[in-house]
Amino acid sequence: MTQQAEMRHDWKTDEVVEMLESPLMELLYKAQGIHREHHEDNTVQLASLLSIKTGACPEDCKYCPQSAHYAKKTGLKKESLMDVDAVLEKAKIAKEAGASRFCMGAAWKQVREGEDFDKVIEMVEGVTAMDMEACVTLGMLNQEQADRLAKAGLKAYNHNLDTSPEFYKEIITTRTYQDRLDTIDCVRKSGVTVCSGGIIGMGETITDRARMLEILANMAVHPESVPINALVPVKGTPMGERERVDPLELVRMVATARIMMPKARVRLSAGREMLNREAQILCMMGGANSIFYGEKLLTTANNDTNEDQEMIKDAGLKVA
Ligand code: SAM
Ligand code: DTB
Ligand code: SF4
Repeated sequence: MTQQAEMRHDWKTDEVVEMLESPLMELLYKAQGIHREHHEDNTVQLASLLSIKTGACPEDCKYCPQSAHYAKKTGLKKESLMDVDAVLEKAKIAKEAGASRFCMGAAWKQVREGEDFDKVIEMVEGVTAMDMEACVTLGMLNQEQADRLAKAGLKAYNHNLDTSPEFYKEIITTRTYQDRLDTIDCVRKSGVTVCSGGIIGMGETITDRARMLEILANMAVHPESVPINALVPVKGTPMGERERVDPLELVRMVATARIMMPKARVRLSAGREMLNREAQILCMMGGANSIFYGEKLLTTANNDTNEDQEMIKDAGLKVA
């Protein structure tokens, strides 16, 4: 049977748990086999991130430094939406540094029609005109808004499930899991590609991790990109004192995502700065083929770009 025939949408929690817990070498071997079959180009995509609107978010996501609920303790300065020209200037710099995707994040609960959304549309058009893939993450949206973004040339919309539906309630109370699924549905219907993944290291169980992957992989169409974040504990957030997750847990999560969603770009996302290059390369062996590239994620530090370029070269990978 070819791997192609193994493209599945009927994963059961138990088998995913079993896979996450399987002997590491077996897991890596299987993931690498599937990876090679579907991604023989041996590339890694460099996605640059920019926070176009920082802080003062009304949601209460316990991991997030941008939530207004923890602003007094995090001391994060809130900023209004950046000007279109300033964003495009940053996109140009990212392109010159080697990024092929430019992701813009806004600390919004949801998209609202008006001047700010008009500006985001202009940003998407501008980035697309620069021959880069434009991606945005703006919170919830409806079908008309997704369609408008699609028309502007948007390549991908990032909206994470973050964790399992069961653990979700411990993390976020201001929007439901179903809200997230509905937003993803609108994105899918608009023709924009779906970027959806989650975070490990928030105190979830292996079953929670499995459930998240199960729901992503059982969607009628797999997300085209799957960001796997390791919690970056930010002081002042309810998760600020959590211990960093074991890098090997990240390797396991990436490898399992790769096996379940063979064609997706699995992105080694937040938390990469705590990994040495060997751990990052293990993630790539397990099927990670995209990273966030640039000095900053949204509000926290990211890896040094020269070191990233060197790591990619030493691993014999090509930039997509
Ligand atoms: N406000 C929008 C939303 O939540 O839909 C978009 C921006 S939000 C910062 C995007 C994603 O970043 C979250 O869904 C979460 O997975 C990730 N994230 C935020 N803070 C994080 C942290 N401290 N560590 C790891 N991942 C984080
Ligand atoms: C995603 O899954 N991770 C990125 C992106 N999508 C928008 C965000 C990571 C944020 C990490 C914390 C910060 O820098 O504020
Ligand atoms: Fe707001 Fe997004 Fe942060 Fe949640 S993750 S508080 S929605 S910016």
